Amino acid sequence: MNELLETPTCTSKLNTNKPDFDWRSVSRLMLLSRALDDIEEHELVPEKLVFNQFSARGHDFAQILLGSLLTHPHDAATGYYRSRPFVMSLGIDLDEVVASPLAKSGGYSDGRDIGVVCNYPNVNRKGAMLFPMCGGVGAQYSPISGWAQSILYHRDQLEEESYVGAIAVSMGGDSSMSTSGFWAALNISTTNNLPHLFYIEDNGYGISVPQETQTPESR
Ligand SMILES: Cc1ncc(C[n+]2csc(CCOP(=O)(O)OP(=O)(O)O)c2C)c(N)n1
Repeated sequence: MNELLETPTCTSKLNTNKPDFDWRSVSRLMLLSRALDDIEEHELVPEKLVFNQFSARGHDFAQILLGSLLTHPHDAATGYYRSRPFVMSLGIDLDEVVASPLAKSGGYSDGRDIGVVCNYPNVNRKGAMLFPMCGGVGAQYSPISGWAQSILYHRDQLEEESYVGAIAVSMGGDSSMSTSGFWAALNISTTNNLPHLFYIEDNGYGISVPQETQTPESR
């Protein structure tokens, strides 16, 4: 099954101008992600085999491109419940992807996962390290600010060349920007000029809450 999940490669890193993507593997992953969403929506949720489903449709393509750009050994990322295509682009085994939402043994938590997040054990990883995911909206931001701060410490204080060019990435929806976790991390990362990318996926809603009811200047 895992040959389907070939990690897309990109010969350039995030900070270069002309990334050279392997479009075949990007397309394969995107179609796979959409097939998983379809199966969950049309079969597993109606059969009550999956209790929560958060489609990544429309978020998938850009997430896969982002994941394939994070090739530095000290890159790290945090995701949220819609980040499965991103995690797939980091190289997670398809068995893990399928087992966790079904609460099966063999998944990251051996069946104890809440089912909506996609965790990556980081074993034999080729791309960025993924922090453990949490269902709490906004919880993903501060930990990755800490990682970004540690990159600076290794690079500038310890003068470790191997940290040059590494970045930290946090992923979240537009409504997660209303949380104190987001603002705390923004404050830490911008004040200290940390190598932290805030990757915000704006789908116009916080699940079903329209953006204009809670985000300033969005009316
Ligand atoms: C701390 C916390 N408060 C509330 C929730 C319930 N909740 C789950 S998703 C969500 C909306 C998040 O919207 P957004 O960040 O825009 O992501 P989207 O689902 O639109 O991609 C909320 C409020 C939660 N999971 N955690």
